[in-house]
Amino acid sequence: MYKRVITLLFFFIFLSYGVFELQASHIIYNIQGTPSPASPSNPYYQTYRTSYHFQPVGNFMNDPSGPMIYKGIYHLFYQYNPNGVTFGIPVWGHSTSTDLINWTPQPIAIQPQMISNANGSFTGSTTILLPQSYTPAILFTGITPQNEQVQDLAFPKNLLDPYLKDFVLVPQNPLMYSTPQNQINATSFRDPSTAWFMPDGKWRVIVGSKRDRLGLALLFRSKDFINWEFADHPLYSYPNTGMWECPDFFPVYVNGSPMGADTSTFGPIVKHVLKVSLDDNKRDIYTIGTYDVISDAYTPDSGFENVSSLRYDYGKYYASKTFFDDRTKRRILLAWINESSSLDDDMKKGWAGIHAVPRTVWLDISGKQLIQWPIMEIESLRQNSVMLPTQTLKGGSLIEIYGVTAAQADVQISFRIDNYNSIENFDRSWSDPQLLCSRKGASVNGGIGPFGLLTLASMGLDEYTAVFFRVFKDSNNLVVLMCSDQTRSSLNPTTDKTTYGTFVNVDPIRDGLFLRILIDHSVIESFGAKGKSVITARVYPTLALDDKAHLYAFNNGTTSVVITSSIAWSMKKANIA
Ligand code: DQQ
Repeated sequence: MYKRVITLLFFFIFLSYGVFELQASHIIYNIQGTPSPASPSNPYYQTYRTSYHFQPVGNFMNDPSGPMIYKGIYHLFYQYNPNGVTFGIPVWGHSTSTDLINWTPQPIAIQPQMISNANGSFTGSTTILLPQSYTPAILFTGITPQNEQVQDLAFPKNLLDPYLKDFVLVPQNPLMYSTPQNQINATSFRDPSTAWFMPDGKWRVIVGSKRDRLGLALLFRSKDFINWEFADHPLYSYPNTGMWECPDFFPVYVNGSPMGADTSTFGPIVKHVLKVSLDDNKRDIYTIGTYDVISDAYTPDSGFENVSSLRYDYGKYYASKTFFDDRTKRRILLAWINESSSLDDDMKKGWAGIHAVPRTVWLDISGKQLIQWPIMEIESLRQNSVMLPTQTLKGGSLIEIYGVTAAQADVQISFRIDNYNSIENFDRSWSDPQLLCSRKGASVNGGIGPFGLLTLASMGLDEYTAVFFRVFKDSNNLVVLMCSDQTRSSLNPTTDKTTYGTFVNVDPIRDGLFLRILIDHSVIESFGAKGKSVITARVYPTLALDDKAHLYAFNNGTTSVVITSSIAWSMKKANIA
């Protein structure tokens, strides 16, 4: 018997932590080379290590850089400080894979090699130079001895080696840099995108920048990938958004198909997505619009001009980058998930920073947002599924889902709401869903919801992370709120327990409310409404560790909801050394 129902009259007692303050969600300590005990024999090393999220063996990792597939092998590069658990002088770590899940480490790909990257090799992207040649070209930001940001180019040394173990920087570096004529801000000029090829025979690339508070995607053109001319206008810019990091620009098919398009695809069959990572608030935001080949400019669709509305992920998820997988015809999204632990704890662990499970990304049929879904290869780690039969989850009740390794799991659950009589009215002043989730956390009883899952829960519920929905009524419309509430995630007082939230564009009457959660020891990636809204959180339970972790479905609303289907898998450990 894997299922037991516990109805708790005073459910609110264990969910009874009230409103709390939002905290800064990203902390980067700019201390170079903080020494760290990055050794698996260190007793703290293993506690929060993930089992199927990419992370190097130790020390500090941040942005995915230059992902690609070459000769059937996936390549992941990452910003890496091999000497400590904080940001240092980044080099490009490198791992390869045949399935984007199991990874083999390769030698460091790019490290200080010439003046133009003497002080570090920041983020960049790979372009396969087709149609000209099947050669991967890496454009990245080099840091000069004067700490100026310039754009450099590297090529693999041996194109016959599918593992690309060696790279060489071209002697012409730097290829793009600040001059008195172009007036580029030399300390805010970084992270070249994948380039795209245009009918005029020239490549285009964008580089993140800012002028005062104006966020900029600077545009460059080149015939030969070596000589780059600075366009007289940015691809796009937006006032008062500060520095744009890691810009990504790619086409998506308009027909709602999950198929991805090569970066150089144009015409009415596609819309274009411009993603930028906002240094100000560490959010990855995107807009959907049209790329005009003649004017060489991007215009967001009406309503998407303001680069602050749509996010890939409403939790901790930054410096993301996509690439086109021409083998499976998918566009794949990768990102850095920073720690939420203190510097002291990171030093104890000897590592900091993981990557999200790769996601396939495509345009929703509505054209109004992207859909994201964990790549299907992750399903190869599933084992020992357990299912809950269709059943009613009464207000104030809790069901344990037994038989799954709750600290390392993939869980799916669907809810149906049959009774809307007690629905609460939506107050239009509630414009910030994150704030609303922090005011109406898992402990706050509502009309419909909160209901969802308690993940990484300890036996007595001293610790858990609640991921849930609430439904409100706004005139004749239903408003669905999705929250990830970390308030009770750990008894360790020093971890960041910010609650995250977003509104979900879904009709619960027609579609029900679907939730999928990837749980992996210290990370919880939650996909609402089949990938319409995603929230990722880092958590560090002190009790709900390994086989002491439990998983529950809960309903802390007044109204009963129906669990229409639920399946949970224990996850095997991926090979990531
Ligand atoms: N991280 C890189 C920069 C980028 C930032 C340095 C984003 O290139 O702007 O490691 O996290």
